[in-house]
Amino acid sequence: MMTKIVNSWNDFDPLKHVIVGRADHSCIPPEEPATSEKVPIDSTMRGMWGPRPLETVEKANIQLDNLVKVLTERGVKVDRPEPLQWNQPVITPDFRTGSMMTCMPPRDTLLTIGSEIIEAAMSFRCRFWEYLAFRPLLSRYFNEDPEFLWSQAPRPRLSDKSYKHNYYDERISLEERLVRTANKDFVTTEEEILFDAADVMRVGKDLFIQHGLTTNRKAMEWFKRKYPDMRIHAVNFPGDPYPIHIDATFVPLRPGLIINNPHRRLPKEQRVIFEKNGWEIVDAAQPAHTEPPPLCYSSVWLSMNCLVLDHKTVIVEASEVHQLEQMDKLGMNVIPVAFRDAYAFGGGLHCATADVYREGTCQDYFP
Ligand code: DAV
Repeated sequence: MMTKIVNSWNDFDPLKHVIVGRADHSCIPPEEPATSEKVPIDSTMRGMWGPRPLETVEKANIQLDNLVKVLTERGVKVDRPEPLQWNQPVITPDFRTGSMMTCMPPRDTLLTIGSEIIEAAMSFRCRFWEYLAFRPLLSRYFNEDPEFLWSQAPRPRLSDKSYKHNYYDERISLEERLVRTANKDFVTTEEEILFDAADVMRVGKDLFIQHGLTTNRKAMEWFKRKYPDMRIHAVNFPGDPYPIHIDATFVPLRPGLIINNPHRRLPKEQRVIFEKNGWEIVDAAQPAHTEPPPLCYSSVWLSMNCLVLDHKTVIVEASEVHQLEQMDKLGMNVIPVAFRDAYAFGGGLHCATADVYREGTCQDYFP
């Protein structure tokens, strides 16, 4: 039967259909030019790579399955990817790396804009083939939805030319990292188009794209040419020493309201477009935890990585008491869902999902 399956213009209109990741076969990838920085020198993960401990995979899958159950009970249709054996090397004419990573955070790989899903370029060598886990789903959407536009960003080569080498000197202090962020000096070069889907915040006609460790300026130029009728905004968050993905930094809850990580505030000159249009930018609540869980690449700010179901309803990680309370004060109905066991596999509730269908059309919120 031919029917409309794919439609989503933002992260807050009523969610009807979503993809939820799977942790199966996930690996800790070997170091490579784009990733070595995320492993602290004293971490037990340093120099360690290969399949993640099975009991951690099982615990993550229990929480992912529970998220599916919560969504299904609320009438949201859920699809799941088909994980590959991620412990295989990636070998191309331009590079070789010892293993792949995971397909747990679909938000990094798939970017839904209206009736289109773009397989993102990605910038990590270990994530080069990740989109293959979603191919069975996208293929089905293509067969069943006559309007579904299936596309892929130009595949990057990820040769040595795509990275600044020795960018992550181990002696670099936090202060120096912050200086680099402020100077927009990141590990990737402008050799080719590089972006992770999770660096793109979709708000109808406007795309706010974080320039950071996983997305470069050439990607912004590509988006401008691809969508001449949309407005593309480069955004930066100078307080973030590791700017990877926008969804633990700047998170819209409904039209007119965004929570912003208080350590990574949007600079004044970039706030203008929101303020001019009556949008409120509120500091997100403090995380409930002082450390991320073991073997996790992300920061404690996954506390604000929530999944909005509609303008009044949001799923927040169950132990994030301060974030739960703030959501309530902001007038949202909050559904707490335990999810910390999944964090190490690539992120929180927003990361772990990718939009297929939300009600609503492309609105101009910033005329
Ligand atoms: O704060 O570590 C995590 C974002 C994952 N998508 C952070 C960013």
